[in-house]
Amino acid sequence: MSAGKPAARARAHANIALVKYWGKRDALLNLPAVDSLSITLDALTTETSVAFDAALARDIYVRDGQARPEEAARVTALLDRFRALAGSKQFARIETHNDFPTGAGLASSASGFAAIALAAKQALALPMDDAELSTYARQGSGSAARSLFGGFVIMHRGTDADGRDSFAEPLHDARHWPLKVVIAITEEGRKPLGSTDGMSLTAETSPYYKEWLRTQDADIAQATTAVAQRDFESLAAVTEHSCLKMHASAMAAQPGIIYWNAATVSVIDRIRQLRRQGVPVCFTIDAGPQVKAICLPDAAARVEAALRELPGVHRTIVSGLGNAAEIIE
Ligand code: 2P0
Repeated sequence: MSAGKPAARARAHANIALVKYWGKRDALLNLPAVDSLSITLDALTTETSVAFDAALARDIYVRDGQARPEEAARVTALLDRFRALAGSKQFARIETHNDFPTGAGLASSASGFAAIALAAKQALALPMDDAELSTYARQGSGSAARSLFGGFVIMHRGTDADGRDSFAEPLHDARHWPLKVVIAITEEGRKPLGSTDGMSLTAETSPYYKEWLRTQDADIAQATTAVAQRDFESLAAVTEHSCLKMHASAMAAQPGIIYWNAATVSVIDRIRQLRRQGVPVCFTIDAGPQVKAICLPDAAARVEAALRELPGVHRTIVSGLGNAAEIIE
């Protein structure tokens, strides 16, 4: 890296929340309205380079080999915060690659903004610890704060108006409890309504939103204990409860938001059937139609075989828990 062209490259993994983030307490600073608890996935990876260059007249955002000016504004807004800190006026070329479908409910914005934040911090040599860096990643995408860390991660909503206490931190690393996740892909296209819009519609119009907020802390407490004690039954119960509560509050918005398709429901049904047969597996679903089956390591092959054969399941991805985001060049 030359002094004139600060650049860095980072790798980050997607994450899925066991206790969901849905809703904001401040849209401008992107402050979540609730705490959330996630696991980082080693099989879904984003690699991103950020190269600042005095010759550029604007940020250039290239994803999977194609310039995406329509996606650049959100990236520029985040980089502007790093430029302000570093006293730099240089625009950047951002090249990013996802090894999984983008915008389909597989948390591409989480790994994407985590990688951009880490690469930008490194390129500009900003002194910042990981918790503080997560407050910047959060401003790109709320769930991105969690993707900076590996294993089991908690995101605090915080209460400060400036968002300084709205950060993520690791609870346990991936070795603490090496869960597996079988992702059933039921649709490859982009989802019709992004999370940001889905959350604001839910907050504004759903009669269930207040109850969603009110009951979140109990779910966080149960999940934190279940993870610490490696209690799969308790974790399964709270994970499915949080997922269904999030979707129920979104479905009750006006107009109702339905992220699921027919196969999503079949996969839920199959996972519950497996659990009744004694297989340690539960489901969660994000803002899209894919189902993530979380299971103990020994059950992964059986779960994968059962889900792959369901009509409407295009393919499956099996993931272990991933490590923290890292600089790769
Ligand atoms: C989560 N999701 O906890 C929840 C569950 C989707 C469903 O965080 O508006 O892309 O950029 O902060 O982080 C996805 O929302 O939303 C998300 P913004 P983000 O994983």
